[in-house]
Amino acid sequence: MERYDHKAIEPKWQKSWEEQGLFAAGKESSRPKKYWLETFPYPSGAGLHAGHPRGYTASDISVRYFRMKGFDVLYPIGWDAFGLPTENYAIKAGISPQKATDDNVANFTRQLKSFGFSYDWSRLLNTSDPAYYKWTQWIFKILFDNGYAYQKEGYVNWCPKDQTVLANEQVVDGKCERCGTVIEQKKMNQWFFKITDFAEELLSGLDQLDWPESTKAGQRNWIGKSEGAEITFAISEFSDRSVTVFTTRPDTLWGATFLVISPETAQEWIANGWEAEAAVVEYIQKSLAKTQRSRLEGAGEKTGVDSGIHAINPATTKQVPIWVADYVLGGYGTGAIMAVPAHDERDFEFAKKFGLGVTQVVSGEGELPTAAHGVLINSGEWDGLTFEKVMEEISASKYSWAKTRVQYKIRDWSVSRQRYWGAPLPVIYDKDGKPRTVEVADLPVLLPTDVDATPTGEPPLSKSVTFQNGVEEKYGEGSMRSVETLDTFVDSAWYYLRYCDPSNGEAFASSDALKKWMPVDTYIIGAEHTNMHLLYARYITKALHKLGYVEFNEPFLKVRHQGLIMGTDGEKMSKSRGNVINPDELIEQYGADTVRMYEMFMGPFDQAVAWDTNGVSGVRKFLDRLYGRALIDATSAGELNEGNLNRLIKKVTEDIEVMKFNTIVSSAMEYLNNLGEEGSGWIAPVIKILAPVIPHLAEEIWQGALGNTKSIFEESWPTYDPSKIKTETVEVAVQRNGKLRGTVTLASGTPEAVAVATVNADTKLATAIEGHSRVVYVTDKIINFVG
Ligand code: ANZ
Repeated sequence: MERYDHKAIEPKWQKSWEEQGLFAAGKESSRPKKYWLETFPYPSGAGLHAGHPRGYTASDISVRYFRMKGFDVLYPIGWDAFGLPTENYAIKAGISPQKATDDNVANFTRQLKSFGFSYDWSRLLNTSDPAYYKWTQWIFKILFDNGYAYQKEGYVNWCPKDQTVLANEQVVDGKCERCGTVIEQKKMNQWFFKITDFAEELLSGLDQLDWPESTKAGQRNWIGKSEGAEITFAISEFSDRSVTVFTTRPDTLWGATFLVISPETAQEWIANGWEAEAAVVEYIQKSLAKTQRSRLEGAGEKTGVDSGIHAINPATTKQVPIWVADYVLGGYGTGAIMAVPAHDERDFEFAKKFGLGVTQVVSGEGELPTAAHGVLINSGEWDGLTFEKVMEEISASKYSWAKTRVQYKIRDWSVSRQRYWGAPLPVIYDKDGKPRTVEVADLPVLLPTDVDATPTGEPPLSKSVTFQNGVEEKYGEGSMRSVETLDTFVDSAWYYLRYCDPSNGEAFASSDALKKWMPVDTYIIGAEHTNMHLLYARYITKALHKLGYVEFNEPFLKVRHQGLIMGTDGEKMSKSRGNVINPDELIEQYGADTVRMYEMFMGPFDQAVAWDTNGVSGVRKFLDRLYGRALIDATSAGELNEGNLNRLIKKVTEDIEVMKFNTIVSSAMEYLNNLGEEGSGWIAPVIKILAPVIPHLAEEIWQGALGNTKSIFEESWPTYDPSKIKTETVEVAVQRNGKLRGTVTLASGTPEAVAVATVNADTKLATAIEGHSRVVYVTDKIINFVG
């Protein structure tokens, strides 16, 4: 069998497509648009490994298909180039982050091109390019100028290794998402975007999106909406003070046997003149060093300290102790709770440990604590009421000390960083430290290059001697630029907008371009981006929408996640695990088409699959067979099996639409295996429907063996004729204890239960098999009733 020479044909067709500008978007405005997005890569020093191209290949197959179906497809690529890993790598290697980025980008470009992905390279963008980050800074500016960005002193997550602040979303299990170092809490002046203002819209907007349910649930959970009430308790020891708690269970008020305030609240009270005991002060200091999320998740045993002061339960008018404990968070609700140990797990644990009272107030059998709703007991005049009734009374303002309240878990998005390789904040402080944004005419604020990025705890930009030049002249004496940079999640929160109009110097994108392409129709992205990028991008879109810059208010209509590719050891493929397969070597040995087809053949697109290099060579053998067969059949005559061909076209078309790529490959293999002496008729349609998967080989056969002069990707997708797709039927022998009693006609592949039912529907046969005890069924051949 003749082997095709992938090293000759793959670069040849890549060059031909590029020279013709075949994949440029927006050439034919009469066609319906499709905007297909995949996460733009972070050009790391390690390059791509064989796990990365799975999502890219799936995208490329889809967009090549949609182009052949008549869509004008926008399928862009760019570099998420700013960021800490590059900066850290550059410091270690003794080169500038710019140089490291340029090298990495060159390597990634070569790798992606070697796969033959059909990007519109003319729209290439790079977040570290001043022409791009000018608009990142502009977005910051309009958010600040409109009150959506602000500076606040507060506790932030600090990574002592990377010497920078991290967003809540970047802290996983109390550790730095990037380097795994345990996070500290540090009090700093930091910049935030008011994502909390959009909590309700971020939540309700999810309902209309075609996203995986688990991803929507992840965002809902992160936003964390709770409906309940605020209840105010007087303080016995201070007649002029009170404490307000937030509760989702105001119905349990009669069971509130103590109150707990957060260490943050306690600290505030101290600042306002409360003379707390030494043990309380010591406890506060210890707890403030822990991260908020790890406290909320309640890791470890409960700790706390008696404050020595008391509150008066407004319903019972009884006095209850106030404790300070770090399972209550300063930044959530009111930073104070009423503890109902009988109906709350955490309060129960705490009460048990410190010997505090437990009063059941919701009826029900079984062990305490129980969070179940029910009829109230031991609750004075509330006896017999329910949660709904109490909420109704509170919203009708029946009690002066209670009102309804909605609360969200999501916190504002921290966006300022103290490292080098990012977009400088476009902020100027006046002589009194009051911030303002730089004028649009002065954008971009260029990242200075006279800086040593080595972390010292001071932002590297503070060491530049040129960075502050001209600032005082323009913005007044004593004015200074901010020396912080924006988190790279700000860069990536809007890049899909820039692709619509990537070289626009007057706006982040023209409204015409946005109208033409947005929203993104399909976004292929890893599931790990649920609570970070996917949430931030939705927020930026909603903020721009509210400010009148874009018409849509959701950026991504459909999201799909690719499954992970595991190494041959069954672990996630990653450089740190040492189990990566290098795609360069695979492409060198087998060619890009083989790797692409193998990555799709491995298993269902959204599921994890393990690498198997034998599978790669198996796919290559199939492609050689396909090529050889096409060469031979191209000049021969024969009778085409139209049933098989139409069935294949139908199957592949349906499977591409729902991203079932693995079965496309297996159906094509099966088709070739069953191919008789059918002449040349099968080649053109079969090659067309395989072209998205194996674009180079398909083009070679199309233009080479079949002698066409235009690209196969300018062809239309083949249609099938349903009348040609007859279900094949088979005669199946019906036996009783091995003796033939008749036959039934069944569709090929009929399952056993249907076969038995068909036999039973025939009165004569039904009698013949009466009283059998078991069935032996050989699909398409025999059904034997035994006993
Ligand atoms: C009394 C109560 C009784 C509660 C009961 C629950 C069950 P979500 O919003 O769903 O997380 N809470 C309020 N503020 C808190 C804070 N700053 N730190 C830690 N916990 C806090 O749950 C809200 C519930 O979490 C509130 O309702 C409060 O406990 C607690 F049978 O109040 B509950």
